[in-house]
Amino acid sequence: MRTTPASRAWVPLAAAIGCLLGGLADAQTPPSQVGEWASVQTWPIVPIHLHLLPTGKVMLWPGDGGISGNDPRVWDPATDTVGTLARPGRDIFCSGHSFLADGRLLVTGGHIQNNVGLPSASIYDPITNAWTPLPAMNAGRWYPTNTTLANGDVLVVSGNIDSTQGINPLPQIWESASGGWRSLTTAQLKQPGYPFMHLGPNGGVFNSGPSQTTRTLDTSGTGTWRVVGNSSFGSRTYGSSVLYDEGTVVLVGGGDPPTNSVEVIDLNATTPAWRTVSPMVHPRRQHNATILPDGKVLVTGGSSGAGFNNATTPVYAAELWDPVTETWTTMASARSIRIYHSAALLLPDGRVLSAGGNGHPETEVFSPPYLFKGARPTIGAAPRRFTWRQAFYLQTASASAISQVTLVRLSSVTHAFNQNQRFNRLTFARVPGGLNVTAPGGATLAPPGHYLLFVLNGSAVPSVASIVRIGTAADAVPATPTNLTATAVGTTRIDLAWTDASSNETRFEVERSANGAAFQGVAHLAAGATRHTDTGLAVATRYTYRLRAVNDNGSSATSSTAQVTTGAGLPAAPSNLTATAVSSSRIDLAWTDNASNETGFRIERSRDGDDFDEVGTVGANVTAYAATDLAHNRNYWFRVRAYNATGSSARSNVARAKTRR
Ligand SMILES: [Cu+2]
Repeated sequence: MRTTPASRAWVPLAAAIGCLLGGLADAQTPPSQVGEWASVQTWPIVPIHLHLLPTGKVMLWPGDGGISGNDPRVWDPATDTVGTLARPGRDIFCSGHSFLADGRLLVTGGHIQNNVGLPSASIYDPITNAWTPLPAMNAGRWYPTNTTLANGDVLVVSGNIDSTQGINPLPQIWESASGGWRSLTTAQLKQPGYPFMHLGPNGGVFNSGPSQTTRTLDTSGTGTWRVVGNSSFGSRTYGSSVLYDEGTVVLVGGGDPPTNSVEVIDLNATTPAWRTVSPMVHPRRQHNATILPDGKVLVTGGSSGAGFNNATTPVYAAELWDPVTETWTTMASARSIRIYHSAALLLPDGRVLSAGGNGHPETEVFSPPYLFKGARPTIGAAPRRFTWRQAFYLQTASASAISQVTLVRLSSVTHAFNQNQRFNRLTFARVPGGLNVTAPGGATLAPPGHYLLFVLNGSAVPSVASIVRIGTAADAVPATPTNLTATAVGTTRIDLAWTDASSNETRFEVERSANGAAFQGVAHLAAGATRHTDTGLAVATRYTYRLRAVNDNGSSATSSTAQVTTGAGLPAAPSNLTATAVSSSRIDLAWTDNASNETGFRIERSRDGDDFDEVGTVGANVTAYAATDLAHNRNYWFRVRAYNATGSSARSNVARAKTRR
């Protein structure tokens, strides 16, 4: 909605007061408990719509105070600079938006004047910086909500047509395959502007507010609404709603006068029902709610007083909701007022951008407490793409410290509601050097598209995210090779064999470890390989092997390991053999054991010093032998050699003795 310049006249004074109050509050408590706000560049425009692009940059556009939304910009968090972007060719202020499976942004509707919407739609490609116009929707939409569905199509609901017809009641679905709109003619419903919509675990789209009656929209065919139940508080206009885990939604604040009440629903339950949890300290409306890497929800800004946009009662303190305890912790106070038309989103580095609101080009970032709790884990390498349920390898030097792996879908936010963010917690197994991670269990839990992938340590300190894409088979990493075996051949060679479980690998990467902990690459093999010969190894050494199948999307999980010990090699020959007659029928032998890997010693005897026969063996480390039952008064010659599984050593010196008479 567009506001008059007069309504913003008070803003600089209020902002100055906020600065003082914020500064005082911030000084009291360390950032490891309450986080910390920092200013970044004051932007050339007041952003009202914010999007985290798959490039890691933030797209924004303005729209109020006589400024057209036909002027998107891009902010690079790495350099804190703002640049221009291609223009869509219409005023996309008050549009709806969500990301498609390929990372392009679908923008629906827009602004003609207050309460009068454009029927146009278009797609922005962040890689080519180009807009593609789409066929028009059934009618205008001013304040619609987009929701990306499990198959990557996009549902658009609500939005004003004009002041006479009011809300556009017809849900429509952008079908990428057909390049057209499918109208849900049997699901027509007049919803308030920017309704809170979330793709639920059963594939239906859950409408959590701001209306008190909450419903699920089955988008198949021509569409069906099913009432889920009433939320407890009532109408939560300009509150916010967050799908904070798989199938669980939290409703925060909103209403007029605004509430501090909070309620949750579990869509996985047989009969989902709203349940009130601990309230925020501050009542708020016009605030933003942002999912963090650890699954907590950060609430920023808003106004606590009655009225559409009460600028005399801004809330500066952020509050952080823990979904485990369902309680709130007050965070540091921002310096700027963030009320009507403000927006916030999670950045890949774990900070939260808070920006906009009419008259507020100044911009801040919030560093949550986890950024003040010691060293951050790092992601060495992660797949660029993977598909649902599959396992992939994430390389991290922090593997042993990792206790969480999470996904946060890229934000696309305006008017206090984020139409694209959602959260998944991934299961994983630690392996030396990294993690074998399992992707989300299906497209209703993680619709196709781009996500921030985080690893977190035991103190819940997150890494900087890798931006990954979840999609269909074309987005998959190879399946993990199976049945790895290792066989020692001789003393310095090991032969490996495995089953190639995938059809889309471009190579195999074989790794070896001499201690079972630190692996190093030993070979890259062509697609389809199922064996490898590893040579030049140390004798009598235990080696552990593993391998991964790799393609351009990334790496499969590491295979199970296989261990084998190389052949021991021949033992060293014994020396210093002596023979001593002790009776008429017995000669005692003694020698020096020069080997450490012998199984034992073979004793050889001769009656003529020429032809020897083996007459006995002794075990490892034995250095004496008694030759008995000999004939009296005769010469005997002896020699010994060490042996093991590999073979026998050279022979010792020959020693002679003559039995007594
Ligand atoms: Cu507006």
